[in-house]
Amino acid sequence: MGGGEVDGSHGSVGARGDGDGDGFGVWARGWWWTWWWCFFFKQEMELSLIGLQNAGKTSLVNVIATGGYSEDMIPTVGFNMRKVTKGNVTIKMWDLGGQPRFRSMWERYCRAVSAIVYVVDAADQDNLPVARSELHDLLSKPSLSGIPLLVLGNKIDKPEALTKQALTDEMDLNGIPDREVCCFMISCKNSSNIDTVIDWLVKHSKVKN
Ligand SMILES: Nc1nc2c(ncn2[C@@H]2O[C@H](COP(=O)(O)OP(=O)(O)OP(=O)(O)O)[C@@H](O)[C@H]2O)c(=O)[nH]1
Ligand SMILES: [Mg+2]
Repeated sequence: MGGGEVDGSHGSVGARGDGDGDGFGVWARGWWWTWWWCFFFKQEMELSLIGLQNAGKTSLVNVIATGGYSEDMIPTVGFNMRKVTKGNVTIKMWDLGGQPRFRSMWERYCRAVSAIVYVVDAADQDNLPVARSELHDLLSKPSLSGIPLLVLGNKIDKPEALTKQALTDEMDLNGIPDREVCCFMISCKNSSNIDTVIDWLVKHSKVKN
């Protein structure tokens, strides 16, 4: 017991006796903890953005990545991949083409993701039945069971855009079983609710290992 006390006081005297060493030690420990925290608690997520052509998927990627918005968009041919870092979280986004000829590849790009983000043009009511059937067809694939779904009703800056309740009903979101389903109404044009989307994504990221 006595030995233990002696050892303890030695350590203590040594640390207090060397002023510069103490400062360096605190700095080094702080640096080490920061490095350890960033290394071990680095989060990442991979998601797929899908939805009919003209829904605003590429616009959403641009708003999340740079805050930039343009009316003058080129339809996505195939897919694009974009990585964005928000704080400690790196988000890898697969932005898929929404034209009919690209829809058969949606499932392949949704298999390994942390979340599926389905973008709907909430102001294009004529195309909602197709948007709904494409979504439900996709979710019926066994390979995608259980993957959380975020539905985004985009273009709420337009007066004819549906309300969240109407979109939920039209898309039959309450009829989707066995997975987390969330819906937000957004406008890429006005950056409305984009922070809410990013918060949701960050919460669904995983610790990198
Ligand atoms: N008013 C309005 N227009 C938007 C909004 N978001 C996107 N758009 C417009 O919608 C059009 C299509 O946008 P994109 O981002 O290319 O759509 P997409 O879903 O990527 O289309 P595909 O790549 O063909 O699947 C563009 O003219 C955008 O400027 C929005 O919030 N409000
Ligand atoms: Mg696109």
